[in-house]
Parts: sequence; C-alpha cells; structure tokens
Amino acid sequence: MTDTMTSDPVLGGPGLPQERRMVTAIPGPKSRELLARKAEAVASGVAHTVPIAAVAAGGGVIVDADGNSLIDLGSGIAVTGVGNSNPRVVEAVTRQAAAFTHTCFMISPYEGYVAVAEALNRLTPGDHAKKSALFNSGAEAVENAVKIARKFTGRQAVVAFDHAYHGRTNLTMALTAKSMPYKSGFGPFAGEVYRAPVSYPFHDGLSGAEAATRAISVIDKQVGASNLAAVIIEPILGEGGFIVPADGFLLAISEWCTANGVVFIADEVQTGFARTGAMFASELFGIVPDLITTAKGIAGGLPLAAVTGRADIMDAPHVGGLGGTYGGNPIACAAALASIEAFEHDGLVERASQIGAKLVDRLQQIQAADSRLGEVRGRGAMVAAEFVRPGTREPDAALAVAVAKASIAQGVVLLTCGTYGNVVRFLPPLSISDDLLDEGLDVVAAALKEIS
Ligand code: PLZ
Repeated sequence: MTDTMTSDPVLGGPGLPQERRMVTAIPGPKSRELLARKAEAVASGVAHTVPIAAVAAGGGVIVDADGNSLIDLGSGIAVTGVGNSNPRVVEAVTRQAAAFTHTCFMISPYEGYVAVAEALNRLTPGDHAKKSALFNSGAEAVENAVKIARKFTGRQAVVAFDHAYHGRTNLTMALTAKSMPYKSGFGPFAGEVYRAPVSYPFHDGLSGAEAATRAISVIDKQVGASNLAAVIIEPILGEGGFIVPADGFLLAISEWCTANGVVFIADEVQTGFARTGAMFASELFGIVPDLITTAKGIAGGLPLAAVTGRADIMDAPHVGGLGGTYGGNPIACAAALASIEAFEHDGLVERASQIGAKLVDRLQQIQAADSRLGEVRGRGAMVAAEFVRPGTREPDAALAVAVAKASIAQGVVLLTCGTYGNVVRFLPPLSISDDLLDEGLDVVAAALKEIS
C-alpha cells in the first residue's frame, strides 16, 4: 500500500481510515444533490438501498461525498470479497488498461481469459476434466449454462426451485421465483421452466431426505426425467433468504440428476469465492456439480462471470455457439486473476469462517433475548437473521426493513432479502477488521432494541 493511498481521501482501498464516522445525517447535502440528479436522469426502476453518493471504499468502509464513513456489511451484494480497490486488483487492472482494453476474445484471444479458465477449472469442485467459458454477469452465465445443458442432453425442460434467484434477463426471470420486484409485469417468460419445492428447514421442518423425496416426486411426475435438460439450484439460496437446505438434500438431488442423465447446475454466483468459508459452497454439501455458474466475487468488483464444468458437457455446443462481445474482457480477467491470488494467498477462505463465527455468535446472543429473531443461519461470511412475529414462524418483513433502515441511518450498510422480505443478511467484505465488524453488530443490535 502506498502513501498516496493513505493520504488522499478520495482514493479508496485498504488505506482508507477504517472507522465509522458520521459527519451529517444520511443522506447529507452532497448525497442529496446526487440523488436529485439520479431521480431526474436515471430510470426509476433502478432502485437504491443506501441513500448516499459513494466516493471511495476499501477494507470495511464506504465513504460518501459528505465525508461520512459507513461500515460495509453488504459488499455490494457479495461482490467485493477481496475488498474494494484491493491493491492486487488495482495494480493488475492498471497494468492491463495500459496494455490493451479490448480485442474481443472471439476475434483475437489473449492469455488472461485462458488463465482465468484454467484457474476456475482447477478451483471448482471435482477432479474430472473441466472447461470454462466467460461472460459479463451472473444472469448471462446462467443463461449460458442452460444453453449448454440443452445442447448436451438434447432435452429442453429446466427445473428451478422455490425461493430461487437466478437473474433479471428473460430466461433467468423465468427461473427466479419471486414476482415483486423481479418479474411482475415483465412477462411472458421463457418456456419449459418448472419449479420444485426446496428444503427450507425453518419453515418446512423436513429432513434433507424428506425434502428431496418431495422435490424429486414433483420433478418426476410433473416434468419427467426424459424431458429434463437441467436442474439448477443455489447451494445456499441467496436473494430468497440465505436458505441453507437440510443435510443431504443437495446430494440426493444431484445423485438423482446423475442417475437420470440430467445436468446438475450449481448457481454459485452469490456463494462462490470464499464467501461461505469454502472456495465454493458445493464443497460444504459434498456435491460435485456438472456445471457451476460464478460471477460477483470473482473479480473484485469488475463485471465477469463464468460457466465451468465437465469438459464433455461444456464442449457440446458447436463452434461459434457461445460467446459475446465483452465476455472475458481483459481488464476483468486481470482483476479476476488478482482476486483469485488474494483468495488463495491472503487466507480469505479462513477469514470468511472467522467472520462467520463472530456473526453467528453475536446474532445468537441477540436471539436468546429477543424472540423476534426466529433463526440465525448461514455458512462463513454469508449469514442471515430471519425475523418473525414472536412465538410464531410468521415473517415480519416490516421489522427486517426497519432494522436495516435504522442501521443505515447510523452508518452501517445492511441489506435485506427473502421471499417474504423478512431476512437481514450479513455479507461483509472479507477485508473487514474485527473491530469494525463488532461495531457494525453493536449498531444493528441497538437498532433492533429501539424498534418495538
Ligand atoms: N444468481 C445466485 O445471487 C445476483 C441480484 C441483485 P447478475 N444476485 C443479486 C438484483 O436485485 O438485481 C445473482 C445471484 C445468483 C444469479 C444472479 C444474477 O447475477 O450479475 O446480477 O446478473
């Protein structure tokens, strides 16, 4: 880290003072100015959760135009695992931008793309021969995984699950479960998409085996294995509520897929790259997916996504059948290689576990004294607090939203999720310090206490 990083307040990165600092109410005057321009210039469908004008970020903080420094417990939705403006990423991106910014990999290949593919083939679960293809966004990776599975199997149907989130493009809207805000009014959706019940232990009380039997029966009877190209599932369901399926559920589904010639796709867009205390969440459940989709954490904030999987499946599409102008952009690939170096050599997988233990410990203490906190769950630095009406399992979305709002007002970026909107999710950058994490949790605890 250089001196300029620590002395220039406009530069982000780990050199930013690691503190919560409130100099105005949120939003402050300069943030208000930007939000007014946003309201005039940006389509109102594009919402925002934290009403600030961000000017710098790094370590565990986000700084706004008014000089407020907020503790980041969201990582821009699980993206900046290596931290904002991670020095390895900054250096790699700067060097690559000066060398060349774009040739289009389909026109003139370059090493960065190939090296990212090699790294993904090595890091994803399973020892079998693997190949990868790179894209720009999680949704685009999911779209391509489905294309590849259809071509490989010669079948059309795809099964997704209750509470699933896979993106906002037409096919991925069809795969996504929740209507508002993702789908409502945006149909018709892509065909041949079917939905099966997932395992949600807090609400269904089923064992993994029971939930799998229920899901497989729906798939078998309502779709039929011989029509089914792929089953897609997030190993821990993200936007749907950080739902951790009961033990054995994922394994049973993946084994059924293997036995029936169905491609099993793990969507690790949110769970991937150290987030859950493993490089990929599939490892935690003992599953080896046929295909795995990744994005978000892969490149320290630059847009990059991938499909990685069994070489025979990945090679099913004809030459020219996969691609896109920007897929595997050289700057994004440089950022990915630097991020992967950070994940592997800066102890970030272990750090995710430590952060998770701290989060769960503190949230369980809160839960012991507050029956509105129905369940604390998660793996690694992907932890959820599900709020309910005391003594029931009825979702209390208003409470989750109020806790997040009050925390943001006090300088802690906190996100919600869940089909019922009643889950507060903790996704800190893995570069956050213990002190900031503790202070962030203090603020959340105080916010909850004040809301009656
Ligand atoms: N698959 C599992 O979590 C993106 C969505 C935020 P893109 N999740 C954040 C929002 O409201 O748009 C996501 C995911 C999983 C796919 C995606 C889609 O990834 O990079 O947003 O396209």
